[in-house]
Amino acid sequence: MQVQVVQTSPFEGQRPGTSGLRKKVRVFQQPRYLENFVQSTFDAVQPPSGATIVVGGDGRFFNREAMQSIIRLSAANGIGRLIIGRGGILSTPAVSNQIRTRGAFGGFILSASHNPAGPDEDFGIKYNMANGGPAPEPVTERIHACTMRISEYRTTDTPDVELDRTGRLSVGAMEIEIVDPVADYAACMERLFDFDKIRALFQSGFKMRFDAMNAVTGPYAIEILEARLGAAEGTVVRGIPLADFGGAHPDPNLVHAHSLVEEMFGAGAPDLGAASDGDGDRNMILGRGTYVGPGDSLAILAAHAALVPGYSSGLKGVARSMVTSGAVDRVADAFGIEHYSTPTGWKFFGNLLDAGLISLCGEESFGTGSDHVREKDGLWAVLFWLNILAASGESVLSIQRSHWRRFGRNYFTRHDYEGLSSAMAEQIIGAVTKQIQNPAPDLRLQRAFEFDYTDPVDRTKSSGQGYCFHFDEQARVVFRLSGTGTEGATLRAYIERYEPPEGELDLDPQAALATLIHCSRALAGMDRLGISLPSTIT
Ligand code: VG1
Ligand code: CO
Repeated sequence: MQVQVVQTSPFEGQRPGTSGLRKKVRVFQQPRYLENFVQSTFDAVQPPSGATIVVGGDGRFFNREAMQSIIRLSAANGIGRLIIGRGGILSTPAVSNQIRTRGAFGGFILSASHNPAGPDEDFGIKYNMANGGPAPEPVTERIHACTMRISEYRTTDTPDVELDRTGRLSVGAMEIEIVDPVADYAACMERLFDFDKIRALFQSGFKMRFDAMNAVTGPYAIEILEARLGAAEGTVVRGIPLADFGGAHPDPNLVHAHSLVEEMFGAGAPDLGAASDGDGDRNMILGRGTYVGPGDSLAILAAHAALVPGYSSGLKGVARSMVTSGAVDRVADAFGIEHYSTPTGWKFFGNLLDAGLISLCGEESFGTGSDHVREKDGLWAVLFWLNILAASGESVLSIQRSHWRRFGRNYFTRHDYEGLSSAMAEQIIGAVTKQIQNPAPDLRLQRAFEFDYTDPVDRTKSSGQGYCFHFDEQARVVFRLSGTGTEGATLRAYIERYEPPEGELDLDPQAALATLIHCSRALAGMDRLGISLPSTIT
């Protein structure tokens, strides 16, 4: 069955380079809107007849409707087999794992990640490739181009498929396999980490709290932490995925996971605290009375990789997004391995991982991952920490402190100015660009430039990936506009300063960075534009 499409591209208002669509649910509910994206994706990636495609989502509002529509379009587009998580559920890293282990041609992930869910909130869809990773820019540009010239889509006239029971069924000639969303992922984790050691740690009385934020990681964390590793029942809180995430904002950071933060800094705090986001690819790590910033977390995982079975033979190299603190670079230098710095977004790590250039990578936005899949992986990072704690017998705080004493500390903070009008965002970018072209002498800048990236593997160029201001080798401010918001513009200011091992290592980052924070506002002309304090500080 063919249906005429007469509408503008669903990408309208979004940068063509972004990995997928992220919009308000009401936008997705428009007739033919989602279908336009799905058909355009098939047109752009041309799955061979009989191909296998994985489909999973974080369970948010509109997940099931979108799933049914993808099933119909897949059947009409000659897909041979769909692998779907039971209830339409698969975390983002679990989709990546399914694509890889089942040799699928690609997959759809239904999620708007850490953005809130519900009828008035956000929905999203993105396409991942056969390596399990987000489509790279040339492919997303092709998808975008197809959405502009599409005139019809192919679908079937079949009833909804029952998603809540594992098993096999079919729609026309297409087979559907409804799989347990957790089993294969948990098996992957068992291969990487020393489950016996972690089990012994929990048996010795070690306590942890995992906040799944009413989102997709709940079933994964309950099965792996409580059922397989023996953590006390109730270790996982907010463990049932809800269609509106219980009204919460499932972004694991100091602001949105505040109840976890309070518990970890309060009396009788457990030994380890962790949280994950809507689709399970982010993580936040806390110890008793301490918080581990994502840049430090990546560096600490790299420094202790020898303790973890899946990584004990050594790291090939490491990567971070450019805006992430340089803490991991220092570990790489000490180990004599390569370190890379990429534009923001996981897709840039894919080529490095595929080419075997790196084993670990991460972003300051609470994303950490490795070559086991091609997405960041929240629970994986938590298990990595558990493995380190179990193998070393140390606390989170002592690991963090000795890391700083050995490598020094990269003080880091991100200041987000959310909900700006596009006119305001333009003015800020105008001010910042002017400073790059003609820096004010009183700021004593060493170097000001826009970050351009050439992929070391396929030489693809990505320009304009951030406005960088280096005050000296050890201090910098970087600005970029968010590409994932659905309301107004968000400016992110990334502020960092290195303190050597013999310096002051225990300061509060906001205090340690006060001068640079001031400079960041001056560079962007914030006071002149009447922009008050940032809306989120992490
Ligand atoms: C944000 C983060 C970025 C991350 C992206 C997707 O993008 O800053 O590091 O890769 O979200 O993460 P932006 O353009 O808003 O800064 V997820 O967990 O939403 O897939
Ligand atoms: Co996410």
